[in-house]
Amino acid sequence: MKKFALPSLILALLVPTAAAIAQTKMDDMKGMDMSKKPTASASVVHKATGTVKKLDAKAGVVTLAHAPVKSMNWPSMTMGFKVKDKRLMDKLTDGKKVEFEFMQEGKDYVVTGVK
Ligand SMILES: [Cu+2]
Repeated sequence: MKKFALPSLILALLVPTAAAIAQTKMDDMKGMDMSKKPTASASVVHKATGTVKKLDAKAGVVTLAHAPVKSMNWPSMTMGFKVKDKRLMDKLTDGKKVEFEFMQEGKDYVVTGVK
C-alpha cells in the first residue's frame, strides 16, 4: 500500500504546484496588460535630465544617461528611449545634456519633448 501511496503523494504535490506556477505567470501577464490600458498612467509625462550617450536615428532610439526620475522611482541610469518625432531627434546630439520629457507606452519609454 505504501509503495503506491508515495508516488501518488508526490504527484498530488507536484501537479498543483505546476498549475500554481502557470497561474502566477498568467496573472503577471494579465497584470502587465492591465497596466498598459488605464489612460491615467499612460498619459503621465515624466521629466528628467540626461546626457545623450548614443543616437540611432534610423531606429528612432536614443540612449540617455539620465538623472533620477522620482515620478518613475528610477535611480540614475543609462537606458534607451524611443523617439518618434524626428524633430526631437535633431535636438539630441551626441554628448549633449538635455532636459527631456517622456511617457511610458507599454514596455517602451518614449521621449515626447526635448529642451
Ligand atoms: Cu532609466
